[in-house]
Amino acid sequence: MYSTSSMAAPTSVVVLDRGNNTTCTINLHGATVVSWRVNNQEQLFVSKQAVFDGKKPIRGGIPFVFPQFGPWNFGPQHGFARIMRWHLEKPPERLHTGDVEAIFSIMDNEFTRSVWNYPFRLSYRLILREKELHFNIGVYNPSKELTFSFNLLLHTYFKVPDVRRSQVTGLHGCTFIDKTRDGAMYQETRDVVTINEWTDRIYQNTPQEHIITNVVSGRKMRIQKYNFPDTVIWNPWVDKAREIADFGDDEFPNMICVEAGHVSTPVILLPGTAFEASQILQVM
Ligand code: TA6
Repeated sequence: MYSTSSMAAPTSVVVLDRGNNTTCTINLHGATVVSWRVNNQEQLFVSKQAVFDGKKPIRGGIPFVFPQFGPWNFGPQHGFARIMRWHLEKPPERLHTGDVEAIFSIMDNEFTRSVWNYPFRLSYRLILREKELHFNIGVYNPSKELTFSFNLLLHTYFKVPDVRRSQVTGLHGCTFIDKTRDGAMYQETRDVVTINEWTDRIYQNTPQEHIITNVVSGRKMRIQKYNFPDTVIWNPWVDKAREIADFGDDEFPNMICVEAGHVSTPVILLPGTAFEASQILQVM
């Protein structure tokens, strides 16, 4: 049902096994989902150049972005959660439905407080279903007097045979920040978004559902998100791919990042309160 094995020290991984070659592998470094296989078909992209040294973020899978999305004056880009070693709060357990569930968590420590001086608790529950992967996130502010604000995003790298043949629905009419055009704002006029160049866009107040066509085996991927008002679309394309050391020059056609997040505006968490968000990925 699950195992923990050690790859290159000091990271270790947790495998959820639902049977029928349906598995989910989580690296405790960043609680990064590094594999999701449905009937033995890998759904996620991980770069062949990815580094598993327990220091660098893992290039691919589903890095966990918290408490900052993007560049950060106080700490690492995309925050510290994706480079922390997470705790396996609840080892994988088979539910009565046959699904497999595990819970991962982090809380503030000396390192996090040195860059972001707030107490926090973060829990990350994954449920592996037959053709779905569910993500439930809770961020808790245990302070009695401090309010803090944060971004939260699942930086999902989907594996595709050829990104030029994939489409993303559910963005028509949305405003977006275009990081390839100096962060200027535009409105999406296309019914479906396609990728034919360097793409790095933060779509705002997007619908709860997106469909990506032509993922693995020509199937579709449905993304449902709750309390994640934004959707980031990213593909580095040729030039940026060359600039990224842990990304192969020839890998950009085989991935598309469609990232559910709360990034345009921060979440503001009052003392003693919690924030919850969730995502469901479904192979159609
Ligand atoms: O989510 C898109 C993005 O913000 C891009 O701007 C690009 O920087 C990407 O994340 C990867 O960032 P990373 O820090 O993992 O290299």
